[in-house]
Amino acid sequence: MHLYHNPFSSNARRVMMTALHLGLKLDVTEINLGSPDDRRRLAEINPNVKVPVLEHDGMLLWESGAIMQYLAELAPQQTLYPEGRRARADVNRWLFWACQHFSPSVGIFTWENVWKKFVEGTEPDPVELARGAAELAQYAQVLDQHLENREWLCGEGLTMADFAVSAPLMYIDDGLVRKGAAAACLAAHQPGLVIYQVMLAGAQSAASPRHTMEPSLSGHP
Ligand SMILES: N[C@@H](CCC(=O)N[C@@H](CS)C(=O)NCC(=O)O)C(=O)O
Repeated sequence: MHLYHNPFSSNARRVMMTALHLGLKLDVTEINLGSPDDRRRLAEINPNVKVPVLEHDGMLLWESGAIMQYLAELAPQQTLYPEGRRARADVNRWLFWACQHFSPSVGIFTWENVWKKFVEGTEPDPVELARGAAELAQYAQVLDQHLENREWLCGEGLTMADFAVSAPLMYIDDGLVRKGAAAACLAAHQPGLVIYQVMLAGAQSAASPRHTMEPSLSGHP
């Protein structure tokens, strides 16, 4: 089973966290998103030209949420993707929410504060940061309210929903907490202490440990 990934990709990260937790062995190929050759190869396995992509038994699967669900199906006795229509609907709800709303709002800060200077050599745009602050405030509040009296996003234990939502916080030091608007936004809304803890646990255990940003980085998010 093979995963095409980039260690700086939060979408790949949530897949790796899932595989690690499930005890599934993944062979990994790092895609340098800044290399035209790697991008050409990536386009051959994913028409969106994005990581992650899973290759298993002749099947190519892209979209991190779909890959996480597929991995869970391969692991007997797993609890990350609980059985039952309602329980799965609840996990699916947060998976879609993570990909559709929460990750993109965090991604504005990651791009502006972390990636932009490496990819474009330019400084963060205050207008974009303000847009990010408004979006993140909206979604962080949803998370906060939901987690007010709960330890985990779904049910009574860790599910893949917690990995999906926490993965984009991998840059919390670099892109979010230390930098102005996002720091204020996060401080005001505290988007889930538990999510933060999951993120930290993931950072310690994920197959691709959290990297510090260096000029030598090999791709963009
Ligand atoms: N919806 C996709 C998003 C994948 C995605 O945006 N991947 C980023 C890395 S985090 C990427 O490969 N970007 C390369 C590019 O857009 O050029 C998923 O959940 O897998």
